Amino acid sequence: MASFEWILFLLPPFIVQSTMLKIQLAQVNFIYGNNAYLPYSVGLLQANLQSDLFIANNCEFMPIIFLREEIEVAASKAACADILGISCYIWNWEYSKTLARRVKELNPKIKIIGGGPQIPHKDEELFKKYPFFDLVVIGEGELTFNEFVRNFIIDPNFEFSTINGIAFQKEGQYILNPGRSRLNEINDIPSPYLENVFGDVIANYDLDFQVSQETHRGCPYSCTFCDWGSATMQKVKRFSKERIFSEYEWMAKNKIEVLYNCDANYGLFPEDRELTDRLVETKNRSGWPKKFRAAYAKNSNERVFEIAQKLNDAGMSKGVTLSLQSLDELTLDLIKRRNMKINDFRSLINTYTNKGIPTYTELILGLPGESKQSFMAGIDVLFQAGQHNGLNIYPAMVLPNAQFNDENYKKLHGIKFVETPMLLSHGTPEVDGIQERYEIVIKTNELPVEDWIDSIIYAWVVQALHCMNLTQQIARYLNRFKNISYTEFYSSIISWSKNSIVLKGNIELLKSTASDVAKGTGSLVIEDFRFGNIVWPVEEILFLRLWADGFTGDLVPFLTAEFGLEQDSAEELVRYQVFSLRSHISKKGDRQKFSFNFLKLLDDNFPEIGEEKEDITVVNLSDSEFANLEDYAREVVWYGRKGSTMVNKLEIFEI
Ligand code: B12
Ligand code: SF4
Repeated sequence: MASFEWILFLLPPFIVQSTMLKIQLAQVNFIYGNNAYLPYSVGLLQANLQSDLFIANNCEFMPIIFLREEIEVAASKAACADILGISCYIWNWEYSKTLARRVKELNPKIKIIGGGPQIPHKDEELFKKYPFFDLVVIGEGELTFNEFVRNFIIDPNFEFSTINGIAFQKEGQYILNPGRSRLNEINDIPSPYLENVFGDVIANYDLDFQVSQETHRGCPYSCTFCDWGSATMQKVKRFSKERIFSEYEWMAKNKIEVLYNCDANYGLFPEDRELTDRLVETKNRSGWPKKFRAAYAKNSNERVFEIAQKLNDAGMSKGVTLSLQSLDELTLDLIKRRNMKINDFRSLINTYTNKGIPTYTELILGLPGESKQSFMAGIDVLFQAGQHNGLNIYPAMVLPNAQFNDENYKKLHGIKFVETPMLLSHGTPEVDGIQERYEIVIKTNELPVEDWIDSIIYAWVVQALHCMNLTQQIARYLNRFKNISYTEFYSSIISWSKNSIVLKGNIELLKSTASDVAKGTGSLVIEDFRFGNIVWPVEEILFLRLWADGFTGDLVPFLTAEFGLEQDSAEELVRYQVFSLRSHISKKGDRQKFSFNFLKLLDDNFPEIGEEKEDITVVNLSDSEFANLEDYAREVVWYGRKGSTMVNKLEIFEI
C-alpha cells in the first residue's frame, strides 16, 4: 500500500466528500434504428472501481457517455471530470479522439486514459499523434485502471512507471511498461449489470437496449486477421454459472431485447448446454431477452447443434455461424486457420436445414493466398454444399493489433490497404459529423487490385441475387439440370447486365463504388432513402433496389439469350423464383400452379430426381404482411437476413 493511502481509507466519506474525484467514462456507439448497446466494457471498469472501498469513498462517477452526442455537448460534460477513461473501438475511434482532444483543450489538467482493442499495443509515435492521451491501457483494463485511480487519489502526480500494462510518454519518449498478466480470478470482477451501473441509463433513455455478456474470456486460436485471440488472450477463463444466471435475470427484469454473447467460441464447453437451458427457461418464463446472438465454436460439433436447436425452438436464434473465412487451403494455412472437411460441412448444413435451423457462413475477401479464381470457386463449393441462404462476405480489415498489421507479414504477402469511411451496417447516419474510417485490403500477391474490384462486385452480386433469393432457385435449377456452375451463372449475369436497364445502372454503380474505394477516394456506402434512414451494406441495398425497380422482369430474356431456355420454360422458372421470394407483395395462403415439381427438383434430399413434368399447386405458408417497402426492408432484409427468412416456406397444395 502506498504511504498515505491508509489515512485516506480511514477517513469517513463525508470528510472525503469535498475532495471527491470525478470520473467520467465514455464508450460511444451508434444507434441502430431504436436499438443501442449498453456500454459494457466501461461498465465493467466502473463496477470494479466501485467495489473498491477506497476508491468508492473518494470518487464519484459521472453518467457514462455512450451515444454519439454532439462533441461540444459531450466535451463540456466530460471536462468537469478529473479523469476521463475512453473505450476505443474501430467504430468510435475518430469520435473518441475528437472528444479527448476537445476535453483536453477545455481542461488541460484532466487525465485522459484510452483503452480498448483499437489502442495500438506498440506504437512509438502514439503520443505524438494523439498528445491528448496521458496514458493508454493495453489489454484487460479492470486491474490496471483500478491501480491508476488508486494511485491518482493518493498523488495526482504519481509516476506512471509503477503500473504494468500501460504505455505513456515521458520527456517526449514513448514508454511501454511491462505487460500485465491476464486476470486469474475473473469472477472477482463484479458484473456491471448486477451492480446496477446501468440503472440510470435504462431509466432515462427511451431506447431498446442490447446487452453484451461474456460467459468466458479469451480465444485459444490465433487467426492472423483477428486481434482478439492472436494478440493477448490465448487462455480461456470462464465466468461462474451463478453470475451468468443472475445476469439473465437482470436482462429479464429490464426487458432486454437482444443478448449479444461476446465469447469467441460459444458452445466450446460442455457447460454451455446448461447455460443455454437456463437462458431459454428465462425467456420462456419472462419473455426476455428475446434474441440471442453469438459466435459459435469453430469446427462446429454435436453440442453446438444441440444448443442451436434449443435456441431455435425458443425463437431466440439469430442464426448459427458455421465459420469458414476461406475455402482455399493455402489461405487457411497463411491465416492460421483450420476448417472442417467440406463433406462434414455439407452434412452439417443438411442436418441444420432439415431441422429448420438457419445457419450462415462468413467469408473474407482479401486474405493472403486467395486469388479471384479461388475466391469465386470457394463460393461455388459453398453453394454446392447447400449453403444457399446464409453467406456474408466481408472485406479483410487491417486491425491495429492483428498479425495482419505486422510490417513483415504485410510485406511477405504483398498486402496493400486503403483507408475508407467505415460501413456502419444498419447504423443511423452520424449526427455528429465525424466520419469513422477503417483500413481494408485491396491487394495481395495473388489478388491484383483489378481482381479485387471484380471479386468484390461478384461478392455483392451473389449475396444479393443468390443468397437473398432474387435468382437462387433459377441458379440451382440450371446447376442441377443444365450443368451450369454458379460461377458461370453469376458471371454471365454481370456481363449481360448491359441488356437490362435496372441491372446496368446498378452494376455500373458497383463498379464505380469498388474502383473509387480501391483508389482510396470512395466509400462502401450506397444511399437510397426509400428503405429507411439507415446505412445498408452494399449487397442489401443492391437487393432492395433490384427488387423494388423490377429487375425480375428482365430475367426471362436473360435466360433465353444466355442459356438457351425456351420462352415458356424460362417464364415458368422465373414465376417460381418470384413466388419463392418472401417480399412485401407475397401473401400467406397464395397459391400458384406449376408444371414441374420445383420443390422436389431443387431439394438436396432428392439427388436422384430427374427433370420430369408434374402438375402441382404450391401454397405459400410464410407471413408477409408489411405496410410498405421500408417495413419489409427492416423486418426481412435487416433483421431476417441471418435467419434465412428471404425464402418463402412453400408446400404442395395439390398434385
Ligand atoms: C459485441 C461486439 C460487437 C457488437 C457491438 C458491441 C458494442 N457494445 O458496441 C457489434 C455486433 C455491433 C459489433 C460489430 C462489429 N465488430 Co465487434 N465485437 C464485439 C465483441 C464480440 C465483444 C465486445 C465486448 O464487449 N467485449 C468484452 C469486453 C470486456 O472486452 P473489451 O471490449 O476488449 O474491453 C476490455 C479491454 O479492452 C479494456 N478496455 C476497454 N475499454 C477501455 C477503456 C479504458 C479507459 C480502459 C482503461 C480499458 C478499456 O478493458 C476491458 C475489460 O477488460 C468483440 C470481441 C470481444 N470479445 O471483445 C468484437 C470486436 C470488438 N468487434 C470487432 C469488429 C472488427 C467489429 C466489426 C467491424 C465487424 C464487421 N466485420 O463489421 C463490426 C463493426 C461495428 C459497426 N459497424 O458499427 C473487433 C474490434 C477491433 C477494433 N480494433 O476495434 C473485435 C475486437 C473482434 C475482432 N477481433 O475481430 N461488435
Ligand atoms: S477469428 Fe475467432 S477464432 Fe480466430 S482468433 Fe479471432 S476470435 Fe479466435
